[in-house]
Amino acid sequence: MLRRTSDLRLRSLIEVDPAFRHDVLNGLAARPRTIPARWFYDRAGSELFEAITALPEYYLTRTERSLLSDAASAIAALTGRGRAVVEFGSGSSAKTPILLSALDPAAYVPIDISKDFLWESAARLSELFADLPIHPVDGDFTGMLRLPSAIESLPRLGFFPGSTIGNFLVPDAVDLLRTMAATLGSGSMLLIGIDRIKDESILLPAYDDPQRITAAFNLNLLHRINRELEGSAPVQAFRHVARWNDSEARIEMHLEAVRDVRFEVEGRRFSIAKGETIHTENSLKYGPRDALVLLRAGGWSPIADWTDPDGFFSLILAKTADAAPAGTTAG
Ligand code: SAH
Ligand code: AVI
Repeated sequence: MLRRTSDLRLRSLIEVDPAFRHDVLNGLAARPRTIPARWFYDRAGSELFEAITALPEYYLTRTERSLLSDAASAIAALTGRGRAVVEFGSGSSAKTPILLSALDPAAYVPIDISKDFLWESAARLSELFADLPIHPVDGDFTGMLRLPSAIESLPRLGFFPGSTIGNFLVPDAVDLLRTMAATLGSGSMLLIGIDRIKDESILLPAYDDPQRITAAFNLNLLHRINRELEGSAPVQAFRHVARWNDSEARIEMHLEAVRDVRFEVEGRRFSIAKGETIHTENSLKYGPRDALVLLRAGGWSPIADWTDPDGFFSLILAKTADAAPAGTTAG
């Protein structure tokens, strides 16, 4: 019989996502060292992200929530009732009740890779909307996901809030939007939240708050590597860095070594020199027209959009750009 410690180790080995292992080992060996932002979201990471959304400096969540409340009935008029709402990267689904109350949907499908968090959020939501069929999908939305058969015959509204699209470089964002269009199917609509370019004095504190919650969120990636991949990374030897990259219109988050460090991950050795960084996140910001061009490139035709008076954040409603009618020529 296995002893308890080896039992636990075995269980954690079984549960490790092979894609996480691959991205960490390759990302730490690459130059520049980069680990995709999706790996922030284990349970601790999802909880830390929730704490970020409540920070006064993190204007994104409250601005989007207020846009959603103001636009909810206009959105309902444009989408009609009775759609299946499919949310990509649903997290806590905290803003979703605003949409669901206005839309009177036929079903709700939250999709997230943070499995436990997804199921708990879905359970909370089902208490609020007792008659609404909820079908959580635990998976990676960058791939072609199979939507639950229960919504097969329903018209769909994709919901992609939070400016999570900003965590993808432009070519990847275009691919993702195209994948969403294919997943949702022709005749679908998409409501997407996109953060706007603004002054660095507002952007930087949103990603480097004085309470150091964003720092904890970034550093949790190292804790996750240590927990799940038998890592020995000295977390205290790294510091959170947020930078505005003006030419790429993005906030970058990095983990910077404050001294020379050596550590192992699943038996592979890594040396990182003082001052070197691991690039952990991009958060792209868009101008008003760029956002519309992005959606068009991704196979969506924008039909309405809402922006707050400060021009901080936009909500855009789009429909699938279906093939042109027969007999028309491109030109
Ligand atoms: N929609 C929420 C949460 C945004 S945080 C909001 O607006 O506040 C981003 C969410 O997307 C997290 O819950 C994370 O787990 C999820 N996520 C990130 N990459 C993902 C991927 N590739 N597939 C599925 N979910 C992903
Ligand atoms: C989920 N995503 C849109 C957040 C963002 O703003 O890029 C993640 C985040 N990173 C740091 N703070 C919040």
